Amino acid sequence: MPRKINIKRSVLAADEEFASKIREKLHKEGTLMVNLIGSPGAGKTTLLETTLGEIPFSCAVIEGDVATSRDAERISKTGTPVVQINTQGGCHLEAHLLWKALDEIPTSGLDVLFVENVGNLVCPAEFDLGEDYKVAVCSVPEGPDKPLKYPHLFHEAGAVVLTKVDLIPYIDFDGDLFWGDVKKLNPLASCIEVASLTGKGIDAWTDLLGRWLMEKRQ
Ligand SMILES: Nc1nc2c(ncn2[C@@H]2O[C@H](COP(=O)(O)OP(=O)(O)OP(=O)(O)O)[C@@H](O)[C@H]2O)c(=O)[nH]1
Ligand SMILES: [Mg+2]
Ligand SMILES: [Zn+2]
Repeated sequence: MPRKINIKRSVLAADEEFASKIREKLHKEGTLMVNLIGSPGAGKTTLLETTLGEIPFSCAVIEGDVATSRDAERISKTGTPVVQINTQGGCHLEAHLLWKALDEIPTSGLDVLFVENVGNLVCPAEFDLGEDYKVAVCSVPEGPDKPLKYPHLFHEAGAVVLTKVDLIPYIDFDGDLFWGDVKKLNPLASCIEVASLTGKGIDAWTDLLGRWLMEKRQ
């Protein structure tokens, strides 16, 4: 009978150590870390672009993508420090990749570190990156049934941001169904609707980030 070696467990355990190191470092520095998770095209980078133009805090961004620096180039145009991680095929970020990227971003004195995870509604929710909050980013064109079909992310999220609400007049989107299912999975999550391209709802989002930052520093 061949011996079975459980590699997955030890790799995950090693990554949990990196997540703890990140959490400890950012706790000392008083930096809030927010991990944005959602499908490809949900509007994560656009939400960040608009947020960075409005938010009264010092921010930095770590971008996660399978390939290209396109999102980092977009963020860079806002004047915000940004580092791109390419996972070379990997469908989620892991804490050891973040730990390495943090070498290139001075977090001392930084208020908010945003992480944009690889576009994927499934496995990024499984990985602890040392963040304070995971945020589920879901867009109107994806349809209102996503929370119950992909429950883990919505269950884990500190906030759910519904993007592209400017498209509601053109798309059959049942907002009551969407938010009702979010509440079933996670009654405590903050629920925010935005249209990043028009700026609608961005103040509610930046207010929430301000509250999270204040709570962290208390
Ligand atoms: N109408 C409308 N379109 C939006 C809004 N936000 C983003 N978009 C569009 O949606 C498309 C995808 O947006 P991105 O911000 O690149 O999406 P993403 O989640 O970062 O995508 P990945 O990084 O590939 O996972 C772009 O064409 C955006 O212009 C919005 O509020 N309203
Ligand atoms: Mg993006
Ligand atoms: Zn994955």
